Amino acid sequence: MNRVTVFGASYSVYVRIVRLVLEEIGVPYQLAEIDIFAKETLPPDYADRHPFGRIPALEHDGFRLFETDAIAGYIVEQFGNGALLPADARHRARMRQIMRILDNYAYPHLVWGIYVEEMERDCCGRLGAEELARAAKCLTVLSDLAGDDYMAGGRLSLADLWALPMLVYLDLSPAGRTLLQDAPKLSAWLARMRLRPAAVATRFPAEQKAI
Ligand SMILES: N[C@@H](CCC(=O)N[C@@H](CS)C(=O)NCC(=O)O)C(=O)O
Repeated sequence: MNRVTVFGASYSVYVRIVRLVLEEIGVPYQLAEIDIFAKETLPPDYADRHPFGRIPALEHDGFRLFETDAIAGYIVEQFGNGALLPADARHRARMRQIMRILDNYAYPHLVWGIYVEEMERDCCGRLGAEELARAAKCLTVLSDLAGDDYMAGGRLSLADLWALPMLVYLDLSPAGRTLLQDAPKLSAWLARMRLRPAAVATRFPAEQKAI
């Protein structure tokens, strides 16, 4: 049980998703710091853990895995006892739909298109109308699909843990915060989610600094 190691960085969206799953289920783990953008600091064998050079990677009792969806599914099956999965087929389908929307549209448009552009590439206040429109569309679609209290169904699921890190980054940038203000259902959801002990325990360094 206590031989779970997550390889990755505390600033990473996808590493945080894996950590949130572990925290919410109550699985002890250690984080082995891998700064994937500082290639010269990577352990020489990291390519064996993740041949595509990304984070996170997981090791549990000698079993190695990469790709966040596979890792999250493994943790839920091994340790979850039914947690984080909606009870019925339609809500499980909605959960997967939201997770894939987050991977394919929200991560590139909200995190890279807004947060990284504005906060790390010095585009503050100079984002293009197209980037803003793409991000706003992601928020509209997510708002329309989300349930009243949680993303999919009446209780916490993987979809909430996928969305949290992406929306936290969005909220850290001025343009992102403005976009979120126009999506009151998601802002209220984010305010509630951020109070969860798992969210507090896995805060991004940039989020910590902004408190
Ligand atoms: N498909 C991968 C995506 C993981 C991913 O994109 N991780 C980012 C950090 S959040 C990364 O490793 N980026 C390094 C790079 O792009 O070189 C997964 O689901 O695990």
